[in-house]
Amino acid sequence: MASKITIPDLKKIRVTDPLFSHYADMVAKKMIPVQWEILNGKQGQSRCFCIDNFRIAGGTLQGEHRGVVFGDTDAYKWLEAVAYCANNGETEYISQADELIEIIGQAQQPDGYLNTYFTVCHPELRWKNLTEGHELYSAGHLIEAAVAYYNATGKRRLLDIAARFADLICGTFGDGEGQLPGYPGHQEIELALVKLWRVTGEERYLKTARFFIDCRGRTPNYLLREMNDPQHKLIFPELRSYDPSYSQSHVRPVEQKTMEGHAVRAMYQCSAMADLADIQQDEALRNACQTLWDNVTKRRMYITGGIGSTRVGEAFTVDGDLPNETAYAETCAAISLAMFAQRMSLTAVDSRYADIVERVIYNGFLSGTSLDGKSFFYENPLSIDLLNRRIKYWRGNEVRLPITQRVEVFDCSCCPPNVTRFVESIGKYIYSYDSDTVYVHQFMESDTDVAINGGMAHVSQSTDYPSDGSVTIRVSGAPAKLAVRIPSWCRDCSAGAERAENLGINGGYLFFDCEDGAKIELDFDMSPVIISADPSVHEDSGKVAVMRGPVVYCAEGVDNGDIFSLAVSPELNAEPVDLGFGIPALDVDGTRKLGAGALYAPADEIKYESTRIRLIPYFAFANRGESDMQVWMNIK
Ligand code: FUB
Ligand code: ZN
Repeated sequence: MASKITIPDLKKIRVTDPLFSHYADMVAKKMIPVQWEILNGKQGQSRCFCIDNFRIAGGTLQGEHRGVVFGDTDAYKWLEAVAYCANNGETEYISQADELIEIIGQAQQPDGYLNTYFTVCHPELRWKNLTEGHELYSAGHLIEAAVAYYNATGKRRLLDIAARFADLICGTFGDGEGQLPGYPGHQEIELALVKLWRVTGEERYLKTARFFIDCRGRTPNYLLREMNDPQHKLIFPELRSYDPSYSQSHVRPVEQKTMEGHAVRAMYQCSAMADLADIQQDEALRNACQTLWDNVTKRRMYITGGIGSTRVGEAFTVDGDLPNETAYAETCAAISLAMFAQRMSLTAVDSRYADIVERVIYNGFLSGTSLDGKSFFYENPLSIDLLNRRIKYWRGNEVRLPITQRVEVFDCSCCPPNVTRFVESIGKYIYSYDSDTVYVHQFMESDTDVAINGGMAHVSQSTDYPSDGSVTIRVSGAPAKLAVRIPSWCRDCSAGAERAENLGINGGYLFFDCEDGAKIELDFDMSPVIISADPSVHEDSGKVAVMRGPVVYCAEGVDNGDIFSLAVSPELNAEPVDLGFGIPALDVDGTRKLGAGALYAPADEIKYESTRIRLIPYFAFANRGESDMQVWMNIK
C-alpha cells in the first residue's frame, strides 16, 4: 500500500526564498564547480582522485586507486546535486554530468558490480568486508544519484547502471540458497533501494531493502564474524575492537530503544525504517522509529539539531551527554536527522517532525558552510574557547579540539557534497499532500502544484521568515484543505483567513478548508526567547541560550571581547541588527564581570558593568576570523 501523505514532485516546487535562493545560488555557481574541480584533481590538492579512480577501474587510465574506500560517493553526491539543480532550472552542468556518467559506466563490471576500490585494489575481497568496505553504502549513493538524475532529466543511462548494480545486490544478498545473509556496515543502500522501487516499481528492490533492515542485529553478528576472521584485512585501524553498536547491529532495528553508535549510520537506518514502516504499514517498525525518534530528539540532540556528540566513532554517547566545546555534531549527521524527520512526517500528522527539520535547517545544517560557500565544517562545536588552543595537553589527552575555522577540502569529504544535494533539494522539506490536504511544513517563499480532489491546487507562500514572522499563503485552483505547521517555538500566533474556513488545530497543524483564491495570513511572534536545557544536560546547567523563532544565537569574541565574562540579562531588551547574514543579529542587555582585582575574591566584592551583548545567528559563527564563541551563556 502506498503512503497516504506524499511529497510533490520536486520539479513542481519552486523556492524563491531569499535566504535559500542565496544558498542555492552559491551551490550552483560556486560549490558545484569547485567540487567538480576537486573530483577531477584540479585543485592542486593531493586528495583529489575520484574521477581518475573510475577511469582506472574502467581500464582507460593506468594507475593506483587513491583516497578513501568510499571515495566514489563524492561523484555520486555531485551528480545528485546537479540533478536537483536541473530541477531548479540550472542545467549548465548536465553535459559534464553526462561525461561523468559515461566514465562511471565504463567502470561497471560485466556482472553489474561497481566500486572502484574493490575493483582496482581487491577484487578478491568483494562483499567480504561489509563492515568497513562501504560497498553497499557507495551503491546506495549511486542509486540515489541515478534516481534524482532520471527524475530531473528523464535520461536513463545512470538509472540503468544503478539498476544493474542493484539487481546484482538483490541476487547476492538474502536468506536464499547461495545468498549472503549480510548487510552493510554503513547503512544507506536501504533508503536508496526504496527510492529505486518508487521509480521502477520493481518489488525486489523493496524486498531487499527490507531484508537489510530485518537481518541486521541477528545473532551471531555477521559483521563481528567478518572482523574476527583471522584472514580479515582491516581497513580502518580504529575499528580493530569492533563494537556492533557502532553500526547499530547490536540488536535488531525493530527492537532498538536508544540511538547508539555512528550518528549518520543510525539516521540512514532510521530513514529507511520510516520509509518501510509507511509503505508496508508496519506498526512494529513504526513504533521502533518513534522510540528512537523520542530518544534522539529528547535526550541526545543539541539545541542546534546537531547529533552525535563524540568524535570517537562520530557517535552518540549517553542521554544528556551534550558537551559544547567538543561537540562532534557532524554536518552529515544533522542532514540525516532532517532526512529521518521528513520521512516520519509522512507517517503521521505530527508537527514535531517538521519542527526538527526546521531546527536543523537554520542551525546545525547551515553552520556547516561558510557564508561565502567556500569552506565547511565537518564538526560543528557549540563553544570555542581559544584559551584551550594554547594548552598542549587537555584533560590528559593531546589536544584534539574541533577546528575553529571551516576548511575547503577534507580527506574524508562526505559533508560538502551532502550540503550541496541538501540545499538544492530543500523544496522537498516544505510541502506534502494527501488525498484532500496540502501540508505546509516549512515557511519559505515558494510555490507548488499538487493534484488533489480531482483537480490541481496551486499553493504559494510569501514571507521573509525567519527574519520576519509574517507568512501569507494563497491557495488557488481545486478546493483543498490546507494544514499549516504552528512551530513549537511559537508562543503567540495570529491567523487570518479569506475564502477559507479555520478548522482548528490537529497534530500541531492549523487546518483550513480553502476555496479557490483562499488567502491565509499568519503572524508568528518572533520575540527572542531565553532557553534553558533539561537538568539531564549537565553541560548546560545554569546556562541559557537565546533563540529568535527557529534560529539559535551565539556570542562571538569578535563582537564582544571576552565572551566568558558576559551574562545576558533576563529582560534581553533585544534590538535586531543587520550584519548581512540573511537573518538579523541581536543586540541584547547584559553584564560583564570585571572581577575584584584578585584571582579569587569574595563574591560580594566582584564588580560588574552593564553592557550590550551582540548575538549572531549560530550558523554564521566563524566567518570573521578565529574567535571565541558560545551558544550557552551565563544569565544575570
Ligand atoms: O563513512 C562514510 C562517511 O564518512 C560517514 O557517513 C561520515 O560520518 C564519515 O565518517
Ligand atoms: Zn560528513
